[in-house]
Amino acid sequence: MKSEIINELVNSYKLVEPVYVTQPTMPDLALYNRYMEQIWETRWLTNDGQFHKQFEERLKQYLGVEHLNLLVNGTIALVIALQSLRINGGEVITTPFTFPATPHVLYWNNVRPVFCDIDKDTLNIDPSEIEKHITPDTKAILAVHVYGNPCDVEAIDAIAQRHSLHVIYDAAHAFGVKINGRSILEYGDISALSFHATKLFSSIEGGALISNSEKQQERIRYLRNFGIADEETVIGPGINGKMNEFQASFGLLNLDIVDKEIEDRQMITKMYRRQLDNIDGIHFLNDIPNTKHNYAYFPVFVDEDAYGIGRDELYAILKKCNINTRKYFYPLCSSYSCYSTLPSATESNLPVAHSASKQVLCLPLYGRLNTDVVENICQIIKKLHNDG
Ligand code: T4K
Repeated sequence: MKSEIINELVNSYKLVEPVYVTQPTMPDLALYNRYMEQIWETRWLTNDGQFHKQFEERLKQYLGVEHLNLLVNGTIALVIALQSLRINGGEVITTPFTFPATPHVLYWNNVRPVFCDIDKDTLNIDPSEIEKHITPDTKAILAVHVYGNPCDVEAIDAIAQRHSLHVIYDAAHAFGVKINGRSILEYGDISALSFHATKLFSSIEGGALISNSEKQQERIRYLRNFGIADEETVIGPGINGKMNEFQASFGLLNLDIVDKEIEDRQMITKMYRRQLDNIDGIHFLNDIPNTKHNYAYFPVFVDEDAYGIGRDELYAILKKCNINTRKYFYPLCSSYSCYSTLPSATESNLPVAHSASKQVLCLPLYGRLNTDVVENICQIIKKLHNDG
């Protein structure tokens, strides 16, 4: 695109203050301070404290799940999920269209990731591609509900049953998502949540595992605390995966405002969809029937031929306007040097993932995002198409 057109656009639409892809949701400081006072009084900072206990119970109720363990972050949650299912070798089939944590936890558990292509409509692992990757070494399927959009859980569970495989869901993006009134976290053997600062629901850093039995929940409890059963008994090689009281109290307070956050994000999502509808070469995901969405991200997909400029140019122009978008998830995990030599990492094995990864751009989305800013972003995207 001609530099004069870009300069003119930047002059007209540049924001005074930078806007980022997200901003943490934070509880009222006065309320948080009250919790801090209690922590100072009791001097109980971590290791199963009172806020930790309350947070675990409240989360179970909110999410509508029975077996939940809090963890220090979403990555350690996934590491422990694999350990709790005794998956520490062989192969696990997963998606390349995700955050690095997903394949890295496999590597840390001595498991070889096998990358499977994704579905073009949901961007989640494509069930029709899974079976061709199953070998005698396959232990599990590690699927991701990308952007909070549910995987085809019925199809994945059917494949897992046919081949006696475990199913782990990386549900880092899927806080509060339901299908047909049932929590998405109840599918598979285990689901892992992330409560990182950049997530829809946050406890600064944090995470949780949702499992499907009392026994599994108990095992995770030991694993997150070095395998300690009592002062003189260590029943296995656990790790330190414990959430502290500062995180737990932050999470507890955020739980009171998460519904409002989802509502605000839904409103902004609707605004984006309305404004960006019918622009040649700009596509986005729509709501799925019978699904309670959480509006965690707003990815758009830029088709360079139809739109006139490519995703990278749009990213750069928005950045000049002080609008910081993110290419979640580019590059694909299969392209990282640590995984690119795997047989499953070839572009020919992952055509849909490669295409999505080259086109995707996540636009700013968080409850406090000013609607004038959303309007501004949409105007830029429209003008770039019309003037290009
Ligand atoms: N599985 C999946 C599918 C995941 O997406 C993730 C994490 C995990 C597993 C692992 O869960 P955790 O172990 O993290 O609990 C961010 C997050 O750090 C990461 O948690 C998240 N996925 C990923 C999708 O996004 P970055 O590298 O993009 O973060 P960063 O620091 O660039 O933050 C993005 C923007 O957010 C910044 O430009 C500004 C804003 N920001 C960020 C922070 C940390 C703030 O305004 N305030 C803040 O405190 O990974």
